[in-house]
Amino acid sequence: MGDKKQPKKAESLPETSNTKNENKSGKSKTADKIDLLTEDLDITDKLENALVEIFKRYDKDKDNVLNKEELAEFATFSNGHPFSPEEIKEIQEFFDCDDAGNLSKGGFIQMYALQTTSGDEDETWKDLLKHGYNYQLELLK
Ligand SMILES: [Ca+2]
Repeated sequence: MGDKKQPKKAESLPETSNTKNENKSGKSKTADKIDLLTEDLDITDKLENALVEIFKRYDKDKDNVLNKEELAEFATFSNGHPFSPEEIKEIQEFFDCDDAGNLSKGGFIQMYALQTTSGDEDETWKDLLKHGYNYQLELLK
């Protein structure tokens, strides 16, 4: 969401000797993205695992929900600023929250599932990369 510090994809220049059947073995290129969605347009297990891991990073008090402060920290790291009151309201309206309005783990996953399935996959990748994942959804230390 409006952040310029997106890491550049590593792209190798095409070689002049390139032949058509070289495509099949090109799996190790860092620019190759794994799928975030299954054929049924569900998020993949790998994506879900990454999201759960990210959720846990912000759930500082480990009560399995993100309260206002924890959400603000997540949004600030991801977008550069906390969610606006309107955005918080939308989150509470559309995604699974507890009675106090804190976002549950399921709600957090829903949020990314909606973003990813509604065509904003790039935004999801941006957040994943920002949180230290590569395009194979491996966590880089
Ligand atoms: Ca919490």
